[in-house]
Amino acid sequence: QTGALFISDLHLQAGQPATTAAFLRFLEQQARRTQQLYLLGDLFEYWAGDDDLHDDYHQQIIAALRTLSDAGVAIYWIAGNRDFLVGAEFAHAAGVTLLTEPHVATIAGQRVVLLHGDAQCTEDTQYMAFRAMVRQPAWQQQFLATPLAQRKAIIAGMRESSRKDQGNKSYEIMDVTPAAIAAVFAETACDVMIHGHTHRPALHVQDGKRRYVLPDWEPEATPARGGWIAIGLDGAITRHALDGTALVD
Ligand code: OKV
Ligand code: MN
Repeated sequence: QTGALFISDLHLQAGQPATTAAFLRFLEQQARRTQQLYLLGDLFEYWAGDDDLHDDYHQQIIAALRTLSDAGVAIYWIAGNRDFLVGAEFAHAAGVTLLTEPHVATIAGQRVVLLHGDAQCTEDTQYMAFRAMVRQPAWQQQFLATPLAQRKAIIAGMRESSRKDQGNKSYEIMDVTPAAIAAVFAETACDVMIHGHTHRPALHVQDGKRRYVLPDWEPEATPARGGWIAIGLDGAITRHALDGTALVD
């Protein structure tokens, strides 16, 4: 039994069966034995709106989350930069509670600040402007009012053009800005932070503050990528690889 588990950046999609299988296995095994599960963003490769709930692949993921939630595990959701359009209908169907970031949770008596991590990549000014736009309720309302097929086409177009723009470069080249991280520690008065997004799993210790970064999931890569962070009932924080082995920090 653990207090809480944290995952992010699975980028689930129907075309990635190995990642999907690893996620479903994680839900059936590790997540069954935790009190709380935190999904810290980019669970999905993209989410076009809650009217896409009925898609067979999405139904499979939702059913698996719902089963876990019905078994008594409290599941929490922080949006990523790919699935920020997840809304109340998804939350209700999957049995998850939507949180806004930064979220301060008290786990095993310890205050921990949780976020996805994209908002702290402040040097990517182009992305920050895009993010500010698409996170506006009015923008989302208007976008969600267009037909689902059209929204999917718009997202596919964005994906195609960013693929062309950046060639082989990864977005994850852009890391979080130290000043943006310091600001979150200061405004939340926390000594521990957990986030994802950057695909640079690590534990950073600075000025008595600990910042844990989650991995993305790619079980078929060599070496395989993926894993989770656990907070034990005793408050100990450990990082785990996909096969469950604990990393020594
Ligand atoms: C992924 C990043 C592009 C960084 C758009 C709704 C919207 C999803 C999306 C479109 C873009 C992901 C899914 C991509 C990551 C970038 C640029 C920088 C910093 C919508 C849902 F806007 F239409 F509502 N997106 N793509 N970046 O091309 O894969 O992470 S992406
Ligand atoms: Mn992300």
